Amino acid sequence: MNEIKALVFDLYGTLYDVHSVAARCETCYPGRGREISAMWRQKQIEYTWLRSLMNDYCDFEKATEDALVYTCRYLKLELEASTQQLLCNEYLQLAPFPEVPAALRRMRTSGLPLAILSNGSRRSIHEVVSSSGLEAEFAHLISVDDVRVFKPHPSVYQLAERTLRLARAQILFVSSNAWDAAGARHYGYPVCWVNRASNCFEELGQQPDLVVDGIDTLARHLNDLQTSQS
Ligand code: LAC
Repeated sequence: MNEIKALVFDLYGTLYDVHSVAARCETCYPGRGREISAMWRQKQIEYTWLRSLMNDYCDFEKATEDALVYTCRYLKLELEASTQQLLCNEYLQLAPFPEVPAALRRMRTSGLPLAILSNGSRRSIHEVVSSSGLEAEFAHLISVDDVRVFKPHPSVYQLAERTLRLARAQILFVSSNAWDAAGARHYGYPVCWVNRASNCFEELGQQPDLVVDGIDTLARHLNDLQTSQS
C-alpha cells in the first residue's frame, strides 16, 4: 500500500449507484421497481460473464438491454419498445453515490491520478461520467471494448497497468463488487473493497488489502497514509 501511485476505480456499483434506475423502473412498473432493478443488474453481470466464457463479446449496452428483456419476460411484465429505451437510457445517467464527488476531488488534488476501468463500453462510461459532471476528476476512462472480454478476465485488468504505465503493485484497484475485487487481487493489484452494505466477501481464494464503507473513508485513509510518510 505504501507504493501506491494511482487509483483505478470500477464504475457500476462502486462510484455510481446502479439502483438509481429503480426509481425509473418504479414509475414504469409501480410496486415492482426494486425487484426489477435488482434482477436486471444480476442478469446484466451474468450475461457479461457468460459472453466472456462463450467468447462472444457484445458491448455492455447490449448486455444491459438483453438483461432487461429477460427480466421482464421472467417477471411476466410487458416491455414496450419505448419503455425499453427509456429504462436503458437510465443506465447512461446513473447518479454517483453521495460521498463520491467530494472524495474524488480530495484524492485528485492530493496528486494521485485517478482512472476508471469498467465493463462499460467507451460510450457508456463517457456518458455516465460526463452526465454527472465528474469528467475532470479522471486522467483515464478505460473500457473493456479495447479487449472485447469482460472482467474478471485478466486481460481487462492488464489494460489499466498498460494505460497508466505503472507496475501493478503501484495501482490501488477499488471496487465494491466483491467478485471484481477478487479478480483484480488475483491479477496482482492491491485492492480496496468498498463494502457499503456490510456484505461478506466472495470465496474465490483472494482477500482485499483494505475494506472501507465508502469512497470518503478511502480518501481519509490515503490522506493519513501520505501524512505519515511525509
Ligand atoms: C464495471 C462493473 C463490473 O463497472 O461494475 O465494470
